[in-house]
Amino acid sequence: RPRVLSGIQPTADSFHFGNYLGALRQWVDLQDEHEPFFFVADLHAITVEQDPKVLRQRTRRAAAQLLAMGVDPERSAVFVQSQVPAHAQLGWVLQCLTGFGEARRMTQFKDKSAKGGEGAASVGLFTYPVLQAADVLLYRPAFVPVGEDQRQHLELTRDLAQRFNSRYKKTFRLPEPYILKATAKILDLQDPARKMSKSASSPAGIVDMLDDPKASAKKVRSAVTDSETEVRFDPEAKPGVSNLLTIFSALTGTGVDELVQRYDGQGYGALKGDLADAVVEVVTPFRDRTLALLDDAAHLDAVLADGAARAGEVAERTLADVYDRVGFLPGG
Ligand code: AQP
Repeated sequence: RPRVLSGIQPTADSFHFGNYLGALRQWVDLQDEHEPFFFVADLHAITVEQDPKVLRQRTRRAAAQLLAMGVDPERSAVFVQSQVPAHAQLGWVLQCLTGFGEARRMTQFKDKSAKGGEGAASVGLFTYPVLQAADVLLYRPAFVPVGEDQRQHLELTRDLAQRFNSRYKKTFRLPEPYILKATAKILDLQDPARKMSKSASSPAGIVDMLDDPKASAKKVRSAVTDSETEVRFDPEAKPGVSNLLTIFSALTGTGVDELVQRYDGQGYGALKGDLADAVVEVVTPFRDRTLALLDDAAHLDAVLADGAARAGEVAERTLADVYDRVGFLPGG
């Protein structure tokens, strides 16, 4: 079975619908036919300052949400990045293969460092796409399920893999991004010109999976649309309505065309009301399952320890090849 790998940062109390529809749902679906490795990216989280106590809580919350969503630890290695030291170790080797200018071209760094100015950003934030390349390459996966915002980082990953393979010896597999077009970019409900994002969206623009379901329904009903009344899928001219149709279609499995027909002549209110109900139906049991998992921290930690052991075995083997090929002494 081909391997898949992906990660998510524990930098909020809850995942949001962008994370869920853009990436996490695909994680669950890919489990059947692949050998999956899914991790909570705590090393990435500390590229910006974190309160240690909050980070620890959010790491467990992230893991609980993955399981509540349907990631099955029997079939998938679910682990925390810092518990597999090979990530940081390969990260260093790859940093030494990355050009400074190449790292500088990563647009996420530009976006994320824009606020406080480049001088205030950490070097870790600058090199984070290289650590991400290590995260991926260690497992030699065929696919990496992510949202559109990660495409550029995946390209860097492939470039670094190719560079290492040609400088030393074929070691890494070149992974393909697995990006579902329909849900690759879920938009902010209040500002549909931008993606839904935990750091940039206003509270009304982002729907968190662990929000009070009533509050989420209200956010959906208050989503920004446009001054027309016609329900039509047109991401350019009608990004707000199109975003609602995308979310609705993804949640219910009903095609966008069918939804457009269903709400023909009914205006936006009916669409928003029904979507709000669909959201409540998804998040209510999800929230209950997550909270139940969080009540049993010992079980959760055991699942993560088992995941780290399984992932570590694979990662260590790749790292040993890499260390050998770059010329490090054996048996360290
Ligand atoms: N709006 C989105 N639409 C589709 N996919 C998205 N992803 C994030 N936002 C959207 C995907 O979610 C996965 C987890 O990514 P992460 O851990 O790197 O979180 P993130 O990208 O940092 O999430 P945010 O909300 O976008 O955070 P900020 O605001 O800090 O940048 C990834 O696969 C990502 O593509």
